[in-house]
Amino acid sequence: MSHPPLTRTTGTGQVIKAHSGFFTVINRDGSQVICRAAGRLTKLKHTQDALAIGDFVRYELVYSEGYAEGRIIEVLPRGRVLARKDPIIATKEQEIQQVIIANLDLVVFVFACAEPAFTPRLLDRYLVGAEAQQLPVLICANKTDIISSEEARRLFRDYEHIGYPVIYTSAATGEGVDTLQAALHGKLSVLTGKSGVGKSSLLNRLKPGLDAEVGALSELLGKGRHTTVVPQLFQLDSDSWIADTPGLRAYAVWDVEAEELDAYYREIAPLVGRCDFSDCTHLHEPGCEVKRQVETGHISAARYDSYRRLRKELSRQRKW
Ligand SMILES: Nc1nc2c(ncn2[C@@H]2O[C@H](COP(=O)(O)OP(=O)(O)O)[C@@H](O)[C@H]2O)c(=O)[nH]1
Ligand SMILES: [Mg+2]
Ligand SMILES: [Zn+2]
Repeated sequence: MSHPPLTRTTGTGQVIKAHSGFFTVINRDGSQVICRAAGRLTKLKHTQDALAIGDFVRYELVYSEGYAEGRIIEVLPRGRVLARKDPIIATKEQEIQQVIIANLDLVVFVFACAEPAFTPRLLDRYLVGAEAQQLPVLICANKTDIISSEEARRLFRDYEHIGYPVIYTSAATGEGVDTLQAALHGKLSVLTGKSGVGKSSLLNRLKPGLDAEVGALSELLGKGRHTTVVPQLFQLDSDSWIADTPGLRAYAVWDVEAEELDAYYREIAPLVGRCDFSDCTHLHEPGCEVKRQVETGHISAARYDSYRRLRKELSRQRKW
């Protein structure tokens, strides 16, 4: 067989967008290449999706007759991923992990201090999901301009106390936006939270026009469970990216089993070894160290209450 002479070059970049078989890859210098992927890279390998947004890839460009075609030939090793078990193709024998975003550095949970009112139980759910996926978390307490700063700090005190970083912002006055910007710098982050808390306004403060670009930032309490997830990365600055993940709400509590819930409450996890029963649920057993520490005030009663509710809910929930 004879082919016309081809010129090939290779490059390395990050996948920022996937669209019906094509992937947009951005190079270090900011230029973009549209690539197809080598067939083997789009097939499901054992337990993980082969190619996802956020992946660093090696691609080749094949030039023929003045036309360049990009082809992803290798996926570089991943860092953290935001993933879920695929509910459609998972079987009892094998769980397929659907990677939604690869190399995710930070999940930012945005809440308003008021209007809408702060809902700690929702934050607890988000945190459980993030802990289960071992994702670093940042809590953003927005709309600080409508309550006193003492009140704002009181709302989030439990979370600061157990070691979660909280940044207090106002998209209205600009307070704390520099701090938020610094926290996002050099990272691939996902910003999430329910509608009306100020995500779009914050994005606009971070980079004018970004809210319009991003449009449908994920709303964890959004609509359908099976909305198609087509995430995309948006550039905040030369070194920082924000992922837009419509449909993220399906992962509000990501594949967590009732029995493992205590591991995802930061302040509870270190105590479970001191309960009398090794399979203590921390709900009703005698000799429960967790309950003891709630009684002495070392563990927040509100957090424990949320643990109980979620634990009961998870035990009722059907497994995949
Ligand atoms: N007072 C006050 N209002 C805010 C703040 N951030 C957002 N808003 C308002 O809250 C509403 C919802 O904001 P938006 O950014 O659309 O929230 P999103 O649904 O999370 O994207 C809008 O009317 C904003 O003007 C803030 O920090 N302070
Ligand atoms: Mg919005
Ligand atoms: Zn216990």
